[in-house]
Amino acid sequence: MNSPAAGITAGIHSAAAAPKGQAVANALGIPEHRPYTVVHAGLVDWVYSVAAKTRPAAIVWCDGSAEESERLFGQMEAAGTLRRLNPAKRPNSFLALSDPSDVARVEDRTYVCSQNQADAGPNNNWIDPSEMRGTLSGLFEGAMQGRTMYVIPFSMGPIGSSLSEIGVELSDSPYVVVNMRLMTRMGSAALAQLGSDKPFVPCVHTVGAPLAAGAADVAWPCNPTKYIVHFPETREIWSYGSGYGGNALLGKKCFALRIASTMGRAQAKADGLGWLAEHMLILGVEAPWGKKYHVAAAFPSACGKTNFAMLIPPQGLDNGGWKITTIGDDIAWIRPDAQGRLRAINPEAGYFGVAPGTSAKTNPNCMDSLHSNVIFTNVALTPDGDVWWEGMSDTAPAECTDWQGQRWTPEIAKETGRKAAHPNARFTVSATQNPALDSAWDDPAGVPIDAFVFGGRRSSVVPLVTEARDWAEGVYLAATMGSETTAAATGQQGVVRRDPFAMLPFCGYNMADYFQHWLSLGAGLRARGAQLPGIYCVNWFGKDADGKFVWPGFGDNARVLKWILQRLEGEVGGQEHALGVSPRYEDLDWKGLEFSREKFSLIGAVSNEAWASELSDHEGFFARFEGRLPADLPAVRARLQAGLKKAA
Ligand code: SAT
Ligand code: MN
Repeated sequence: MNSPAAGITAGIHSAAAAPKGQAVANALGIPEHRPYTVVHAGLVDWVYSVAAKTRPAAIVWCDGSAEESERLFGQMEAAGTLRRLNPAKRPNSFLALSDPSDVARVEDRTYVCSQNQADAGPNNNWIDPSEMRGTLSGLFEGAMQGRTMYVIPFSMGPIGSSLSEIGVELSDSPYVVVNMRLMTRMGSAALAQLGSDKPFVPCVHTVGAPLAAGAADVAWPCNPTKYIVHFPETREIWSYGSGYGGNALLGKKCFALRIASTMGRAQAKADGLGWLAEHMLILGVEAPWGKKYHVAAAFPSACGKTNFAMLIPPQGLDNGGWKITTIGDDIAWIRPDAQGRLRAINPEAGYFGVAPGTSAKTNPNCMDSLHSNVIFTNVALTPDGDVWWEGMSDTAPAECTDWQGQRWTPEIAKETGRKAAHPNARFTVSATQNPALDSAWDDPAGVPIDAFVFGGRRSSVVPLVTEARDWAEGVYLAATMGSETTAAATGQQGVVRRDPFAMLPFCGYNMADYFQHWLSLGAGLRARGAQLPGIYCVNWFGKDADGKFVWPGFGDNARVLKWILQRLEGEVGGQEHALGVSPRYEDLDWKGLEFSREKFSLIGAVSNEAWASELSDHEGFFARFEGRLPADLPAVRARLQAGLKKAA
């Protein structure tokens, strides 16, 4: 495979160098460069159709090489889009500062335009597809004028894996190209997978800022009008107006979650099972008893998935006998193999992680990954040309330049509350730089999943960990997951919203049908005699009366993992309650951690009263799916309610 990081090693040779390869003459009269021969006529036709509409100044096909990436970094440096960090501190790394209006996913501007509104469901914004095509047609008209349109072929998943899918993004943002190179298997190898006629997911992206001839560009072009649009039936993605993260790197949430979730469900019609595209990290766990496990865990954006995926278990736990390795930190594609075992791949090849709060204490593996070859977005710049963000170190630098390019000092912060880094500031880095990378991260066969973990950010109500007694109860707990909102999406923060499976903003179809897909997959696998993964719900975010987090989190989450894996082996006890089974104080391994029974009682227990109101809140949430909700879910709810009454 074309290792995504391997290349960004040498310095920039020539900032203005032209791309390598042949100049191609096309009927549009637009200068075009291809570093390779393209044999897929359908792809070429589509590229030209988009170029005819958006009228870019040039078309450049990307090969994913180091030279290409260096050339683009050089161009962006010269244009002021990126700033090269001090090579002595952070070699081959760059800082981008976005427009202050373009800092996160825009969920209210994200659409799933299926033929029928009911297929998109109450969880998606919907506009009639023909009306949306009309709107987009107007917006994309001439939208790339004065800019280069990059053709970016990419593989979601290991090159050549039967679990992988190919996409091609057309984008007028060189920032998108260099990010896609780190985040996906991008370039010639991906293109080769298409042969002359294989299908691909077409992704069109423009920042929506055409440049008049001779006009000066801005550092971060974007448009106040934004549309992130999916057509699930034709598997197309059209993104207008934003250059940031999931709005613009279309392989990530748009393809690998929204479109892929519809693909996985459609497949169920063909083979009776289908597959799952999930907002999950995947980790490997080597237990001291010599067995290796794989766990997939779903948490909403900015709830610590990257930290969990790179966790270092505490030395005190079985004398350092635990080892955790990363397969993925954000997205999992999960399919049953011939034996009915669920196997997962990480469709991505890099991490687009939240910087603030990341430190040598909270995630040492991550900090190690960030030594070089990183693209930082919206973090602060120190006077010596390095980066800083809130939580990176105990003491802030005496002075730096904040994410909006303004002078920032701790005193100014105290007075004004201004942050040095935007709370959704990000790093983009290749997975290959992660010291805890699992040896099977790129295995085309994926890894077998032993347990699913679902977690949200809840200051109360949800206990540290609960084991579901069966698949349907697990699906119920995941379907009713709530989380306090974060800065990963624009909008009010800190309010509890139901975020089923952490997929609310990412499920490309009606969430009620998604619940059914999970239920049917479990039932189908059981009918085939397969062993299903265990399902667990966790909450690291419980707070005490003073509003302080009770659970230490980070490395100590390994203690919860240990309990989960021991449960799978039938080797540890727990207390059954109305919702499932949770550990008693004595069921967790506390070696090396001082954590009192009293503290544990604050986060370990289920309050029957709180859960009675939680369950009636679920009813209100389910009401949104009137008519389509699988009957199993209200049935489980009635069972849990009855259990609560009995316990009271
Ligand atoms: O902006 S992204 O969608 O890529 C990150 C996230 O919200 O998890
Ligand atoms: Mn995410």
